[in-house]
Amino acid sequence: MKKALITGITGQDGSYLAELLLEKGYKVYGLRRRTATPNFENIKHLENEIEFISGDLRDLTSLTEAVKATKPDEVYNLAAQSFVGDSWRQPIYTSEVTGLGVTNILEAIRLSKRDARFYQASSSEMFGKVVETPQKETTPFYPRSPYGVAKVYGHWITVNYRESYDMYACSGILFNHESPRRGIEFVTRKVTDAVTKIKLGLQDKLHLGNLDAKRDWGFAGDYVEAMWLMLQQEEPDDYVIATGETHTVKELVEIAFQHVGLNYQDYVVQDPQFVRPAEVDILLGDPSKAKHKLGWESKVSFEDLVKMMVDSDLAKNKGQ
Ligand code: NAP
Ligand code: G4F
Repeated sequence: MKKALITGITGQDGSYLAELLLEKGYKVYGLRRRTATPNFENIKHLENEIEFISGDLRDLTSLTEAVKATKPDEVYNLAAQSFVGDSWRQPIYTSEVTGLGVTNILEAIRLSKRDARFYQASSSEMFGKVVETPQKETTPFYPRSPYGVAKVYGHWITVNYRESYDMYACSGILFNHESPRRGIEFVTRKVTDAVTKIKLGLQDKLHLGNLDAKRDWGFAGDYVEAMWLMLQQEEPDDYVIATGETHTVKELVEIAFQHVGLNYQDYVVQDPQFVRPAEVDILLGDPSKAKHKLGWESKVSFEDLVKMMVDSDLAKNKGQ
């Protein structure tokens, strides 16, 4: 039986990846940091199938112990301070977790189980102020936030460990991917939650920042399959994972409100507090390498993704 260690198990991607690996017959270990109250919402349904290991990405001792105890065949490093907006408010913390944390987990593997295959959750935020469109594996990075800068560090240290120690280490450059399990502060979920609360008479207005930003949004359930595929190849490599389509925040808002029979112009307020110090204006990925080499393609359309999230939040906010 193959064994996988997932960091970030309680997050959106950790929960979908754990489902996928359990379906494939893996023994799944999840690295979980201590919290005062449980934050199990995304993995409650898997609680008895995953073995949890206590640890923090900033604490090399805990990571080394986790790798020693589990002897994983595959390690998926999904843990991060992943909210771009907060990375300006907590730049040092973000660097420590999202950047240096990658070296900690790579060191734990190098010292304790060097043949474990490693996946690093890199991000399209590394392209930032994009120098070409669409963005592909060879597009130079120009990060625009402390989060983006930390991810560039995590990306290159992964490449460096592959080249220095001959480790099987891959970096997936994933574009935005969403789901009903998305954190509430990200724009998709903020919108779908608010739309349904407005529909139910529980909220009056929706305050947003830049409506013109463009993102390449896909479904998280599709994207975790690409992570797994990257670790099943003969040689480790880096891949862009994206839909190949881009949409504005305004389009997202229009579809979400329309789906419950409302006009967004009656409810959306532009609010400077949600405008970022530096913006990533457009992200549009070219997933052709992933299609050609991994046989991977995004399946859920943008419109269906938004509707799926609205339907889920409607049920949640009705208390169902
Ligand atoms: P998420 O929902 O924010 O989950 C992040 C996970 O990291 C949570 O389980 C969190 O645990 C854990 N974590 C945070 N700090 C930690 C620490 N110091 N030690 C150990 N665990 C820690 O993120 P996601 O959307 O699933 O994304 C997964 C990964 O992909 C992240 O690295 C993200 O940066 C990257 N990524 C995401 C996207 C996207 O569109 N979703 C795109 C590209 C890359 P708690 O529950 O305890 O907070
Ligand atoms: O949903 P967002 O916060 O996601 P963002 O910044 O693109 O980052 C996400 O995707 C990255 C991959 O490219 C991941 F690496 C990262 O971990 C995270 O998952 O914001 C999307 C866009 C931005 O342009 C933002 O300025 O929406 C715009 N926006 C407009 N109003 C807003 C809001 N974003 C948020 N969160 N809240 C608003 O009120």
